[in-house]
Amino acid sequence: MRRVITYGTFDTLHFGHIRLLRRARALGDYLVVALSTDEFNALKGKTSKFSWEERKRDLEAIRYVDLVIPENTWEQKREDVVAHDIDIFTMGDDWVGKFDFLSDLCKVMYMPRTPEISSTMIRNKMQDLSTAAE
Ligand code: C2G
Repeated sequence: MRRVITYGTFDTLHFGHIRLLRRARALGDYLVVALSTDEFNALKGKTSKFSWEERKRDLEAIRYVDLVIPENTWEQKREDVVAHDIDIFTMGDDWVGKFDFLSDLCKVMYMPRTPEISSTMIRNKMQDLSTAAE
């Protein structure tokens, strides 16, 4: 049983996220997603449209996701890899190199980010549409 972990905010879920999750799951047999809490997002300088509970619920609806855990700090990754018996850590390649320090504990793989889609782009478009509709 090869166990994979990935991290993220996964706000305003879109096909870029789904493709990442599908590819991450395909690396093994079980996928853990560490989902950034609202408080951790504030540390990352990110706001999300949806709460942690809503984002967790949406992720759990995805067949590729086996377990969702909270991501509260930058420092928890080593502990998570050990606690969840992880074989492979993976992230989109916008993070390439940033988590190589985990490579003594597990395989570290970065996957191509899906171009031309982001939660920010979607939120901005939604804002434009609602402004235009006023
Ligand atoms: N992603 C992607 N293609 C996109 C958008 C996102 O492949 N068009 C990937 C990112 O590379 C990341 C994952 O989807 O691996 C989640 O993206 P975000 O929710 O933006 O996560 P981020 O804010 O980068 O948080 O400790 C790590 C951080 O929590 C990562």
